[in-house]
Amino acid sequence: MTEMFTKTPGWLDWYKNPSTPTFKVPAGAVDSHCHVFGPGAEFQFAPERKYTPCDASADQLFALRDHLGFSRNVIVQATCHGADNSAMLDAVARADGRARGVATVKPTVTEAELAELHEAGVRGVRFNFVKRLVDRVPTENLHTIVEKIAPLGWHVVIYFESADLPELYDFFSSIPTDVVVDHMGRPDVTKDPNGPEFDLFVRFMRENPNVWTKVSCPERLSVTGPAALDGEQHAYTDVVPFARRIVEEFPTRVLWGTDWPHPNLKNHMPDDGLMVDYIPQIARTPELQQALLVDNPMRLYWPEEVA
Ligand code: 0GY
Repeated sequence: MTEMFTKTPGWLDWYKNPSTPTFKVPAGAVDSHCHVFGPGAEFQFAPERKYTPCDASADQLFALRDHLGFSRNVIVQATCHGADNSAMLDAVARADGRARGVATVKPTVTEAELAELHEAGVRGVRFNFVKRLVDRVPTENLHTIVEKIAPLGWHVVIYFESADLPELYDFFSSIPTDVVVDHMGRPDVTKDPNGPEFDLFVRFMRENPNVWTKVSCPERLSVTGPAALDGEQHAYTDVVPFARRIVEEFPTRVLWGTDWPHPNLKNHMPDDGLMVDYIPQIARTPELQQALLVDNPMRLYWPEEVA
């Protein structure tokens, strides 16, 4: 079908024919951060979106899951679809129980709508504070949403940049549900992994035992690389000390995801097979890998299957 939308100029499409990872993920591994885009001809992009991506369908996501050796996905609503969760819900519905969803909802969402989302496999909502992706939502609205989702046992996924943590620290600490931080709060990896900026993020996790984080997206945080391309087995070494610090201090509160189809990358599109080969750089033992890829996401997204 013809694409109904024109991609944002300079858009990089996801990598075709990724390599087969050298690192074998443990049985039952979960890709805990990925998206679907459209397809635009079927699921329209939101009028308020800040970018227009290429299509990235559920079938293409499931093909990648199988190729990389993963068993399940957590599909996170992408901002280009606004609060219309149809594409994400369609993907979760077609995964035969092997996907859960994280939705975007408005404060006016009703109990009945939330119950329907729960039935459909949604287990969290995402609050986005990255200015290039969304317009700011007033904190009272976010509190309203938290009050509505808490009884369902859902969590809140938060996406922000490290420079904004001081301002948002108290609000984040006030959220009573589990909280999952995208991409370690986007540290500036040119700074010291043991310096004051990243220490604040570590303190946030230490002080709030309900806070988890995804040690994902080195491809977006990295400044000096090298990129996960051309067989590179030690990609994104500048991000490694940050992720390792978190994995080793908080082994039961970390998740990992491909971030496929990697929206808004500007200088390269990684080979997802090599993204998987990045994992043993940050989770250095089989125990840490099992926790990161299987036990932690299962506890958060499929608790009914965990003894
Ligand atoms: C990510 C990161 C980005 C985009 C989104 O929902 C989104 O549009 O999350 C980004 O541009 O940094 O996690 O996919």
